[in-house]
Amino acid sequence: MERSEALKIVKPHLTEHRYQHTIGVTDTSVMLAKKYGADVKKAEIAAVFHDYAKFRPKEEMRQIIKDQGMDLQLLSYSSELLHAPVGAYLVKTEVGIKDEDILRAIRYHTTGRVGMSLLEKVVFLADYIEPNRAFPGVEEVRKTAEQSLEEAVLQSLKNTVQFLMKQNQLVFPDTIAAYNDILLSIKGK
Ligand code: DGI
Ligand code: FE
Ligand code: FE
Repeated sequence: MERSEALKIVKPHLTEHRYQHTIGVTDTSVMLAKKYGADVKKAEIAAVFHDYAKFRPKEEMRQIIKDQGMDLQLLSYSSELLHAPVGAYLVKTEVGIKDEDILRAIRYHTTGRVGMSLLEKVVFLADYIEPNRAFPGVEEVRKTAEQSLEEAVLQSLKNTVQFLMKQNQLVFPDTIAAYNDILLSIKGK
């Protein structure tokens, strides 16, 4: 699928702000994919659709999680997590994208997971550092991303975990596991 066709499909599902974010994630994903040797076309399509389900009603997302036999643990954590796995499902069923690499990049773009693929890391990091983002510490992660994909993903996971803990929020186990997994793989080098 071409980028312009993909953007046309996703646009009505997003606010203008979220659409601009999506374009930022897409440009950044393409840049990172080229730099680190991921599949550029897959990175582009995964990025365009990564927040496809962001504005679905929470109740609809909860129902899909239950009906599709997804991890029910998701229902006990922040509702912010639901749009990623539900997005992967809807992009498959509504848009017709069947490529499992792309679907996994969408499914894990919020939490991360153990054993993230190159493509998953690219989309995860692009979502964090795209030019419209203004988190504290994002500039440092952008700098790191010029040197090392792994170190940059690690830094963004660390920032998110610290942010959630400061807010007394739950941290989903996959996020902690992803942090440990990438730290271990960096140390092992
Ligand atoms: O959809 P976006 O806003 O572009 O970004 P995202 O899909 O990375 O969602 C991030 C939000 O999810 C952010 O506000 C933090 C929140 N969140 C809540 N619980 C968790 C979490 N993020 C992670 N990684 N892990 C959590 O347990
Ligand atoms: Fe998201
Ligand atoms: Fe996003």
